[in-house]
Amino acid sequence: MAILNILHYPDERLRRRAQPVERVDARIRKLADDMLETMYDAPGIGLAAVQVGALDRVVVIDVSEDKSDPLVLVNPEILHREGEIKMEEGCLSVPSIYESVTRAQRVRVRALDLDGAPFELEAEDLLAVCIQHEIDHLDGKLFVDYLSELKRQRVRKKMEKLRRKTL
Ligand code: GNR
Ligand code: NI
Repeated sequence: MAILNILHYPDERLRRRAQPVERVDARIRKLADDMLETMYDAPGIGLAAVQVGALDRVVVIDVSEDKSDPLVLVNPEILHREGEIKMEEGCLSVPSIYESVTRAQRVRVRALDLDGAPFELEAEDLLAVCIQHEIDHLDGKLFVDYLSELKRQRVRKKMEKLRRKTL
């Protein structure tokens, strides 16, 4: 296992689109393993491969209180969305920024597991929000893209300031 480097906004590599996994092999299992370790270490409730510079459609999630319920989704697809929920989101790639985003309250998702077997999952509230947030990452999209131009400008300024401090 290894802790991977997480890319930070506005790194252009966060805008790349991940490609479907053709075969769930040892490389993908190692990537998922390393991503879980990186997510728990951060700590965060989700992580998408694009955030660690890998262009495979892989996400890991654990929304449990005690970090005991790891979920790996390979090639996740939303089959159905329902309702609306507004939630304050954060992102490991946009540290120290928390803003409200409106998303579907309930989703039905299809994905492959680490054996390459397809499965479906019904999710609501925080898990549904997290799944949508992670799938966005696989498409090069960040939660700040949903904010007004004014708010995004504020986020950019804050990130630039943070970067100057840590350089
Ligand atoms: O750790 C995370 N918390 C979170 C909170 C509300 C909505 C989404 C998230 S995902 C985030 C981890 C992350 O950046 N995943 O890509
Ligand atoms: Ni994120």
